[in-house]
Amino acid sequence: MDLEDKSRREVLKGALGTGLLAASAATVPSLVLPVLAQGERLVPFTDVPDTFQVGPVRPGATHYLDTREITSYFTDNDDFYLVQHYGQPEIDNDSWRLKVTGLVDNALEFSLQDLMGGDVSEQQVGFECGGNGRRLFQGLIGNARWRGVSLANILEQAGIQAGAKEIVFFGADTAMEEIRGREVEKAFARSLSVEDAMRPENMLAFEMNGEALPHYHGKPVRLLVPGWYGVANVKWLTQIHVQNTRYMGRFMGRDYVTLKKEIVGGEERWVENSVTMMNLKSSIIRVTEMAGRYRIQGFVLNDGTPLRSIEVKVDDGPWERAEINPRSTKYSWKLFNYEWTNATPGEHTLISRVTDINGNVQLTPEQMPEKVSFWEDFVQFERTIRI
Ligand SMILES: Nc1nc2c(c(=O)[nH]1)N[C@H]1C(S)=C(S)[C@@H](COP(=O)(O)O)O[C@H]1N2
Ligand SMILES: [Mo]
Repeated sequence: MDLEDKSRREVLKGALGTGLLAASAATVPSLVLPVLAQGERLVPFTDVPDTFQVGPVRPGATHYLDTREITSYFTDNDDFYLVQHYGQPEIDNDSWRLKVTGLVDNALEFSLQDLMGGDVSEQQVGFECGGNGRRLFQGLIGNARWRGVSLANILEQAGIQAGAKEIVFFGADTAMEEIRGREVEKAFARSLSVEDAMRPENMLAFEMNGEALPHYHGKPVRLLVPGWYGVANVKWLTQIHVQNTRYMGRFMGRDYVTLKKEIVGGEERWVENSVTMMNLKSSIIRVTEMAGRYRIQGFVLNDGTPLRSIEVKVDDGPWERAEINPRSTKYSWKLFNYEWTNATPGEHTLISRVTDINGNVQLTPEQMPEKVSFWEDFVQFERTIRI
């Protein structure tokens, strides 16, 4: 089953639960309503159907945020989105080992203690699923503080041999996959070129927001590739394998593969690409009102290239500068805020666009390449509200 099917089922299930939530809302509002300052209210988006509900985390299920409720810079571990394709394997910390194998001078094996005794560092990294988009109102996103050790350092200890081409990261989670009519057992895995793997920011993380990496997020250790879509961040990591061929497993070669029309040396062609670095993207997710003052908020995610500006446009008005949360770091998400001073009663369309320091502007729907797949939905995302 692919992510889209799963998510659609989630949405349906959520819709069925609506009555129950509404009934309890009267008595326990704090459980249902987002965190708001006193006197502040959420202005409803008219593009979000009343049936859209976000359920609690359930074992094995996809989980997404209600982006209208994002108020904190770091996402709680309990609410950080969840995507896993082969279930959530139980791993015992004491018997867990990470092997480094293949074209290396020294095959290595680490226990959790070994890794934690290394040179530990911390960084803020936000990411989204490559399948995130408008159908979940961008809910497959999160931002956290991670601690772990450098991947490059471990690969240097192992000593990558000449001729090595790719490094494959295997998770402990496996499933039977039918490939060409044959049932074969496959582990979740993703690969990086040697060059990409050696980027100094790549991390083997064992801590998330000050806590041991939670079971659902890949306990005890996951890979983090800052600036890349979530799929690169292999959870429940058990093996790192260096090889001299391209790794062509499902999540590199078949799923998380975008098919789009491109000009290739003057010829128009349909081209596949594996989902890698995050595209330049912003989205409005939340509008609040307090004492007649309106505030439009949203997020930006990209590959870590510094930003020049984020702008918001109301109806047919001019693009106006929004303010980026000054806490933002290179690979964190960037939350933005726009004070909408002259809001008038009625229906409005709101849109945001982000520009990086190289002058790249988030694409409009007209500028998006023709695509066959929902992967990499980074287009300017129009929202509608009623005041
Ligand atoms: N082992 C393993 N790692 C995985 C996956 C998986 O199915 N198995 N899913 C990937 C995908 S598609 C995403 S978007 C992120 C989600 O990470 P999170 O659940 O911690 O948010 O994990 C990635 N790592
Ligand atoms: Mo994903």
